[in-house]
Amino acid sequence: MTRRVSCRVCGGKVIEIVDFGRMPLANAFIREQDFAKEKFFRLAAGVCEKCSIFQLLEQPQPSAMFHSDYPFFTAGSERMREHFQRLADETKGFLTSRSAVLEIGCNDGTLLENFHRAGFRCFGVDPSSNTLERALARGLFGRACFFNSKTADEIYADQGLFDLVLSANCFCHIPDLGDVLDGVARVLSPQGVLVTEDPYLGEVFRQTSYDQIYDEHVFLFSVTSMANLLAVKDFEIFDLEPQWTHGGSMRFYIARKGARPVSSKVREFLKREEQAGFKREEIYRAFAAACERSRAGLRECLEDFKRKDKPVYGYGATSKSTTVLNYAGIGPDLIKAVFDTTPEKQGKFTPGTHIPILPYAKFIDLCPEAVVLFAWNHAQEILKKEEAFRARGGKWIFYIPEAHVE
Ligand code: DWN
Ligand code: ZN
Repeated sequence: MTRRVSCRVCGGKVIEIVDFGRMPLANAFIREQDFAKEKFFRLAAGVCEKCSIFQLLEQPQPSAMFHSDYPFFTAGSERMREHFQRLADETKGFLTSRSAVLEIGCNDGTLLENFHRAGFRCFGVDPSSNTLERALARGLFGRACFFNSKTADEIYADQGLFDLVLSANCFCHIPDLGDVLDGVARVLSPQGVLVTEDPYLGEVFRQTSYDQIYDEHVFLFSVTSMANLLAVKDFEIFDLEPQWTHGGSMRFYIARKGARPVSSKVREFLKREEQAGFKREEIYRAFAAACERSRAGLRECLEDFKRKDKPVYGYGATSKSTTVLNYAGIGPDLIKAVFDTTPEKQGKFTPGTHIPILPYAKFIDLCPEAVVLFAWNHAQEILKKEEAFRARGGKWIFYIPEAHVE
């Protein structure tokens, strides 16, 4: 793997901003017998001085990350299921009764099923055959493949044009977005709309949520960088809407250039980002310093618990936690185990740091005193569900934006 210094989007120079060091694949939860075979890469990210897109310097091969054993399923969060129902309600206005809907990166079909139930023809694409199987089990049509200009041609030949193309938490995973946009241009009807939502760089900076940086997230978008990226392929953002999901995301409503009136909100956001310094290096350097403070604070906090002989556990074996644990050098000496509801993760160990992952039921059985909330983006749902934990004196440890105990 070579270290990339030219921008994947425009070929401009990428200035290195953060280097989190040796890192395993975020979702490569591992069995004990495979520890010796674990693969690592170097997790570093930077910003393009020409188009301002924030990107990884190196990304492992997509086929190593997205495969038939992908362990993340969207349906695992009730609030996310509600969010996607709302997304469907808010975008149905772009459709007529004859419209078809395509989702790129449909995972288990949680979002697309809402359109299917409303009677629209739906097609889902996902490179992980195990997640796609769950979508098919909901009665959806789909294909297990990477979406690109070639597979788009095949999907068009088979399915025709789509009035709505969706991509939720997927665009930020795709290294060759230019080719994907070529694919979208082939399957999208002339007035059709592309709706994407991904973690928003502005929120990552505001909250120092550096754990959004991991192998799968090759890009973190600002409005500025998204607009630049789309312009190359004659698309434009005609509206946008911040979302609470994944710690703060941005939904982009995109169409062919000139096809739809552009909301003043787009201009306002671009101006706001310009004023905040998204085209200058300082804001990125300030983020790098904040990451360093945040990791030191979390280590200190966990060492303090250890000194007092109080065992700490984790809640949610998230992709994001792989960055935090490896960057901060946190292993089973500081966190005894992580609880997670996903059967595919249970009985395995966290990538790189080898903390055991236990079934959620153990959270109840073991009555832990202190728990790091790695699934912090689901805090509202989890804190409500786990009111009894706090009521009996349990402490939540948060690390966003900096370590604190509540
Ligand atoms: O971008 C991505 C997003 C959409 O999902 C992917 N690259 C991978 C994945 O990222 P993540 O693993 O950081 O996502 P979550 O949604 O923060 O993962 C939550 C984890 O916590 C899951 O393993 C399920 C688990 N969980 C739990 O044990 N109890 C979740 C909830 C809501 C719970 O109550
Ligand atoms: Zn660039």
